[in-house]
Amino acid sequence: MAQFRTPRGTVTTPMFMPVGTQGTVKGISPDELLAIGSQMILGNTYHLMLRPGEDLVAAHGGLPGFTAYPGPFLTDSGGFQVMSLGHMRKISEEGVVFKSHLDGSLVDLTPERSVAVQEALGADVIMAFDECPPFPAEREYITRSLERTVRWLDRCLSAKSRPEQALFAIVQGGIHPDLRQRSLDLTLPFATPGFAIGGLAVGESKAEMYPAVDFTTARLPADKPRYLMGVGHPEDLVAGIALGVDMFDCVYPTRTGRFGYALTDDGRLNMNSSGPRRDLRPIDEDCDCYACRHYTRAYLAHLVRAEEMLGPRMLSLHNLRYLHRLVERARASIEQGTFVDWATDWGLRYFKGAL
Ligand code: PRF
Ligand code: ZN
Repeated sequence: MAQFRTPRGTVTTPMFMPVGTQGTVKGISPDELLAIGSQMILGNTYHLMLRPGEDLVAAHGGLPGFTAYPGPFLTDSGGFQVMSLGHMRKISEEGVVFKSHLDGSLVDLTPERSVAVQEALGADVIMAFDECPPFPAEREYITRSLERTVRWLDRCLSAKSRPEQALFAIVQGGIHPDLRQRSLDLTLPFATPGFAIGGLAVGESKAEMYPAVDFTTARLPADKPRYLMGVGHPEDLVAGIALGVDMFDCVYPTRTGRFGYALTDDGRLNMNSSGPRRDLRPIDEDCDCYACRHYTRAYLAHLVRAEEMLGPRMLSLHNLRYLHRLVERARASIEQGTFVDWATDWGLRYFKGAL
């Protein structure tokens, strides 16, 4: 899968999606996102339904009008956020009941409600409402949960009313090949326009995650986007692309930027108190982001130490550009037939620097 079309433009894969949980990629404006090569932004049902409410977003014509980002959006369905934020109260065949982190009220989220919210938010790609079991979980639990996820997928598709929005199914099954296979057997017949790999990067080791990714991508149709949810770190993007993944999303570049770290080919640069004080080089000589074109490491480290907001903003911008450039370089090497050499060289340098 090299490209796919959405109502708001064609996107080229492999692709990394910045996370805009609250209808904003923290600290970064739409113009900046376009300038660094972002192609699609991720939004969250869970957060936006609670605040400001999907009706207000719909009154702006959906996320593009609300946020002023004119390109494609993808929204996640909400179940994973309920679980990962620890607000789940009850999960049943009907859906989940959770306690709002804003006012403590009990809120119902069902496949039908998730689709209705995602239709109001108006993303180009919407995600099926699924259950992502915690890690570790009993095999029996993972099995029951993946089967319920398929029944929820069926309900999502029945509830869906906007043909211009693409709904992606999510394959679960933890790190167990036979359970991944069961999820695939039940999910593939729905023939959705794309498929996501859920249930990974939830606490298992990379040695457990990569084989599960490999097993799943190998059995998903190669002519539709394959989306590895909530991943990841630079090495996960390179490994994921090697294993056939087309789409990624993760809070990592912006979160680690807010914590004062800059991503480079030599690993992660610490710009906090132990960081560079007199280093007059940019973060990365090869990076074309605003921060690298204008500022020295010493200046950016000064901003971080002085707790000036430009510091975390510029590190977030650079880190997002770093991941976009990483997938762009991977793509160019695939086109030239040199991916394995490129990935090996990249890994040798990155892991040496990370020590
Ligand atoms: N399901 C959904 N969203 C997700 C995940 C999932 O399994 C993950 C797992 N890493 C991240 N985001 N709906
Ligand atoms: Zn940069």
